Amino acid sequence: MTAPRPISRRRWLTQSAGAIGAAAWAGCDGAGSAANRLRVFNWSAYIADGVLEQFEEETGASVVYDNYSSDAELEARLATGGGGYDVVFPSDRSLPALVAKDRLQPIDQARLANWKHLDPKFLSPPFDVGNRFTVPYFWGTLAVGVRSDHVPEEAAGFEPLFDARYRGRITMLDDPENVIAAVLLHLGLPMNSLDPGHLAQAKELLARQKPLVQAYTSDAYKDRLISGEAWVALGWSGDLLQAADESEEVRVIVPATGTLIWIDSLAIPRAARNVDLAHRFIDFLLRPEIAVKNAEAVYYATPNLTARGQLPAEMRDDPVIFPPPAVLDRCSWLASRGGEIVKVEAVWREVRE
Ligand code: N2P
Repeated sequence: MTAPRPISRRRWLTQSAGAIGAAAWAGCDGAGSAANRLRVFNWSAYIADGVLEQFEEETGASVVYDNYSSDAELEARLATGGGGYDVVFPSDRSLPALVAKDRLQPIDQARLANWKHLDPKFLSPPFDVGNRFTVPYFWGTLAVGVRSDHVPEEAAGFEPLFDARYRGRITMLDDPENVIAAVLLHLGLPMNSLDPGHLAQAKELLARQKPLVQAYTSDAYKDRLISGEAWVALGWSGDLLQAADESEEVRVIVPATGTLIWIDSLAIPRAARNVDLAHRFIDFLLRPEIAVKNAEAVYYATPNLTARGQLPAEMRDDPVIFPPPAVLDRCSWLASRGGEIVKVEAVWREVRE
């Protein structure tokens, strides 16, 4: 399914989401007293400009803000207690292990007055029954961005990623589980398969694709699509839509065969230094007005029901942001494959070497 860029898509941002925020907030470490400092570790391009400033103004806190672009990066940071972050944004696939390893601490729902705005559909997920450790933030899909000035209209799935006509113009996420899921889906195989035959086929295709790939990146693909340096990118729905907002040439494909669906949550690390402020920040992000601002900036789907009702109609009805049930029915979540995940990682290592 392809969503043409809505004509009325507003330019909410003066720059790409998060760009100003990240620059303005980097290097603020040391500002304010420790009691008043909040350390946030978030995916890149995942919060609206001005939101951190507003939180600071309202609370008198100072925010230290850093970005990451893969679950692996967050997991590594939490494993070493590094950063002393107070709020992080793990995805569904990384949560079972983070909870099992005691990397997170319980969230006190009684301190979240805005909890009531969350859509019950997204509460008590299998990876955190009862929401002891997580609060849903945004969800989205694994999708393909193409430059329509180079890629014909017919493309409807993952196939442009493997098309030799786009040699040197293709970017892939730097993320073994997402990439191998996409490859398996493209091959018509179950995306969570650990079957050695399936993984061998995936490896073979990735090895054949490698000479076509410009870069394996989980954050630069947006800018490369906008500039035209890349023509085809495997990415996440919202980042691709941010690119489409900047360039009329960018088209976003949610593969009609079905794709990977994911949800990221707010969580408080076990080693957090300011649990009180972390709760205040999470509650602030749940405030409908703030959730709307973020949703309008990042183009991901908000699990905040009140906020969703306040989104501009063209966003609420955008089938890339909120895929219709017929498409969602064909989508799958990454399975938590425990120690078996080394089989997927081995494929990735051999391809990338
Ligand atoms: C934000 C990407 C988050 C999606 N740039 C991956 N969980």
